[in-house]
Amino acid sequence: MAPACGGPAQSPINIDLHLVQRDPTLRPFIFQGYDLAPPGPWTLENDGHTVLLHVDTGPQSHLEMRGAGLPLPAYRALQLHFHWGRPGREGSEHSLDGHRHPMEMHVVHMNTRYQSVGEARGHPDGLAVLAVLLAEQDSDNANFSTLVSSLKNVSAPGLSVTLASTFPLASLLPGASGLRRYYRYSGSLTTPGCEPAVLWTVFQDTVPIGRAQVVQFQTVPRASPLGSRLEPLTENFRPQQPLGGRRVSASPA
Ligand code: SG4
Ligand code: ZN
Repeated sequence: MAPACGGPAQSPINIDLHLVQRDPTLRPFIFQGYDLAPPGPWTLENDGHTVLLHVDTGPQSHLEMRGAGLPLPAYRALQLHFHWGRPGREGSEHSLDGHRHPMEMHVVHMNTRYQSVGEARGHPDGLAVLAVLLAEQDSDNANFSTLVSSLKNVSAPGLSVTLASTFPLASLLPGASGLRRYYRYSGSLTTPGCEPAVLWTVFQDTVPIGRAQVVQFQTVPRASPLGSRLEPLTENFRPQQPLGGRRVSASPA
């Protein structure tokens, strides 16, 4: 295990809503390009540990966010990926007052002052990840259907496919812009090397996902030793880490 994984400022955490501190500087997010379907193409990848949607396809389709108490100048969306459990179990990484959900989506952004993810991983403000808790419902969420219908095409670790179409990233985020309450803390990547390079945003509001859609994620094959049978990828979340002396802030609205 990478040494940083045993160090301070690790993620994920439980957020105790009685201990969060309201911070009036946590203004709304300013999202640029998230309301449109960018040119793409986007690729979906099974990396053996999660399913990633690569959304950074060049200057024509840069998605950038700023505001929200984030350092200047801006953060660019690179990829989104998911964490989930085994059938019938919770699989989110973060929790609010101990309440976990079946899945969690992470939209990984890089500070545009850095040249590469590798460089960004070496700075406490290098990355900003939006964490969206996904709550199960009976019916499918149509906003996930392009992505979920491509899961069958990443049926082995290492496989990538091009999505048939792109879609507005905002369709996977909670609420109307400006009306989202969120929690903010400084933490780490939740996979090795666990670099303490992430400004985490956890939205208070969940986004719904269909029960059958969750099952589609739970049947994606995991990384396995060469020659052995493919097993379903489940429980790809990291256990929660101590808060230590850190503060979790809450946006005013
Ligand atoms: C997953 O393992 C992704 O494959 C990684 O993405 C990602 O690392 C890692 O999770 C940690 O991300 O939001 N859960 S997390 O803390 O985004 C990065 C890639 O390696 C740096 C592309
Ligand atoms: Zn993640």
